[in-house]
Amino acid sequence: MTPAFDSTAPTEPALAYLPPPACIGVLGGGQLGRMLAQTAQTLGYTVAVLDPDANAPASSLSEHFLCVDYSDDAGLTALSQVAERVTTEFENVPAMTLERLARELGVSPSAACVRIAQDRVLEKTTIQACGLPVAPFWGIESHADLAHVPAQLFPGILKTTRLGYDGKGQVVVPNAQALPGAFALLQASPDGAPTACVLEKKLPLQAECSVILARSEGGACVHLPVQVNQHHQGVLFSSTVFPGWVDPGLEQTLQNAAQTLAQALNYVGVLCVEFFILDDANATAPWVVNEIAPRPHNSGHHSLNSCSMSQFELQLRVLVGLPLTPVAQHSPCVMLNLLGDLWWDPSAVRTNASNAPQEPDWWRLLALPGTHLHLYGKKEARRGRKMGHLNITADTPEAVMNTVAQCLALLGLESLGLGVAPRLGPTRTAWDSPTHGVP
Ligand code: AIR
Repeated sequence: MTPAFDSTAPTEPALAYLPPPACIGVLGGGQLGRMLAQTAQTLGYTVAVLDPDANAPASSLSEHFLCVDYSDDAGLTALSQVAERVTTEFENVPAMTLERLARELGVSPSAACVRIAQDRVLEKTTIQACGLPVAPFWGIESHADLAHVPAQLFPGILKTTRLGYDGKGQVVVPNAQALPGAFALLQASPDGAPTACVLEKKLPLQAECSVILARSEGGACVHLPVQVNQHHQGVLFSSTVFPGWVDPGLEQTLQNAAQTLAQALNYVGVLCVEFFILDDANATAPWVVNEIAPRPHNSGHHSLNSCSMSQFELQLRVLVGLPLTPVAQHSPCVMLNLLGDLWWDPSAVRTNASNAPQEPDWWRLLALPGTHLHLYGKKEARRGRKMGHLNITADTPEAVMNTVAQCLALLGLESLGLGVAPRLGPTRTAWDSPTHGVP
């Protein structure tokens, strides 16, 4: 039995049922906070968002908005006065902030679990301690460590140990000679202190998958169906969620692995576990855990239109002590991310090409049946920035694939050859609507 890592787990329930119109606090007001706020309001709750960015997407729709730094003492006091429970939508919120708030009110996930997800080396060693495989890695804290990196880790990917997300803070390193240059590229600290990094061996991948689960304070666990994810330039491009698309044995194994991790950490909240499925017959394990996210995840956005319950409702339910009922998928779905690049690139979806960012013409996309547009209300479009996503549903995977192809053509993205992830494992063509809950 793997030990529970979360020594801060309270003995008294901190997340007993809290009825609406109680106020929930959210650290971070990006798209994840915005979609949580929208869900909470649908269920009758009020929302307080804390984010240092005055234009944060969740700021305009939450009942209370505190525009302060995540460590601002007065701001945190104000949050604890207005909110009765607090969660985070961004793992880069200081764990100390969660620790401080947990002294006064119910917080999920715990500071201890967020701290693990914030540090790639701690994250990997924790995952290993839970008996799950990770890619070979090596921590590099300073220039002096560069010479000691084992040769078998190349080609690799160098990542900052802390504060990376959406492909930020990552460089591919083809060989040992390229390592010092890559390390120098990731040095960002203005005071010259070294930015700790971790080199991960680049493994031959068949696919990337993720499992999103929710675990209650009492240990009840439910999950979404396994997502098969495609990336472009380090950023999630699409998630394919077709029942039967992943070999049932593999799907079960990944769900069990995610649940093992959540139980071992005594994790309370929504957790995403990302997996690499290896394309290597000689590998000791057919998959490794890539990383975890202590919050709803981009790859789970499909659940807003494909499942009986979204990942944001799961997050809310854990936070306010509502029951976790099994999540059933009712429609096959592909989620396409809409990045800021679309605001510049001349493509069929644009009405004209100019150098100024311009809102894409959504009209033709929304004229296709089964397209569900979610825009985050970000004031500034930037290349690589997640501005929204498009969920595409239909009665059958084939019909979804057809619409995806049309959407990609309208968006000018068809030449990338991405969109629908290939099937993973033996075929199982029957379309059924299984229940994806863990009893
Ligand atoms: N986010 C959090 N971890 C990873 C991601 N993508 C979401 C959160 C955060 C937002 O991205 O919702 O607030 C930040 O996005 P941006 O575009 O402002 O950098």
